Amino acid sequence: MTITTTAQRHDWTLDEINALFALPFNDLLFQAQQVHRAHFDANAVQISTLLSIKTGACPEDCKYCPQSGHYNTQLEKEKLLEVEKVVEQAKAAKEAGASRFCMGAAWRSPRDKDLVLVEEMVRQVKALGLETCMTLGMVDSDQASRLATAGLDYYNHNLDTSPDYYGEIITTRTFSDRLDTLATVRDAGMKVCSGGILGMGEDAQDRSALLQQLAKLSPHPESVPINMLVKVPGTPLENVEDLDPIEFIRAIAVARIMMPQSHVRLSAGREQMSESTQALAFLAGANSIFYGDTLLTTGNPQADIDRALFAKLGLHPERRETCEDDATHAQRLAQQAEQHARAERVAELAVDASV
Ligand code: SAM
Ligand code: DTB
Ligand code: SF4
Repeated sequence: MTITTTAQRHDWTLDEINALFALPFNDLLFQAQQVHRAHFDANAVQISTLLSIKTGACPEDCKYCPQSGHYNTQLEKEKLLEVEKVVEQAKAAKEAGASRFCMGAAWRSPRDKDLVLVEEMVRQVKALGLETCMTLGMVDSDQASRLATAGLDYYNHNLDTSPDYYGEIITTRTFSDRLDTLATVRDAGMKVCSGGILGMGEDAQDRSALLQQLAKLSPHPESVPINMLVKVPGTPLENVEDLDPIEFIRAIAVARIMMPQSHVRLSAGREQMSESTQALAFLAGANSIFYGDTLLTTGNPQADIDRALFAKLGLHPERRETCEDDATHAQRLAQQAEQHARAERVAELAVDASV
């Protein structure tokens, strides 16, 4: 099977996806490269930096996660960081070459009093000229619209695994809760970052089904993080069997073919990966990474090691993506302010009429 179309498709069947996975490795990578080159500079890699803005003691029971309060991972918990500290880290990330700053909180969903501070973080990080991304758990439409209004470009919320395997990994919220949050984020006008984790003991069908679910999202998520499980002592998955790196690369290539216009991020797990596996991931169409010494709570390759890898492979950081430009953002804010003022006038008139 040769896939030459580069348009977005949302109706991939499992048979089609399995057939891609079953291609000879060289054929699969060749197809992925063709699709990749039709949409992107094949040597440009988008650079994001992560910061945990609230760490540990999470009420959810995600079996992979060192931050879940259900497991003892010896993690030092931290409450919501001060805005200034976040901005300081964002400045450092920008100076180091990141184009996007991703802030993650170990919450099931944000509380309203936290959201006020989070909105301020978004405003100030965006003012530095960085793209902003947050991952705060489930959000409702009011929260999503507040984040969008503050200037949040991307919301990250992963599907994590297939609908069938999901219940083996998380019991405190459902797969369909996750789809609801993604729809809410999209409706609020933000870009979507959604992917999953491989190497959690799932089988090949689960990997196909995860990619099928991601590609069903319409439009496709602009960012698709593919994480290799980081096995953290104390989590229920600490001793799960390793996934063969070649299977991981196949999944990246299939994701690239199925979601041709998305940035596919070679996400967690790079510290444990050989240089050659990472090089294959870029060849398979990965074009985004997390850059900086830590992910949220676990390690990531040191920045100088990544710089050396980029030099060796002739890769360069992608310049800031064309996302909603500042003029469009200002226009959206003005429209929202006008709507708000109109609603207030209507409310005042209603009060006047009733006296
Ligand atoms: N609490 C929020 C949520 O779950 O949506 C945001 C933070 S959560 C840590 C973000 C994502 O990190 C998870 O959905 C999962 O895909 C990824 N992740 C967490 N622990 C991981 C691990 N040990 N290895 C790989 N990815 C991991
Ligand atoms: C994503 O898909 N991976 C990132 C980000 N989105 C938020 C998180 C990886 C976390 C790895 C484990 C840790 O550092 O705590
Ligand atoms: Fe909490 Fe997110 Fe970790 Fe799940 S992945 S335990 S929701 S921080």
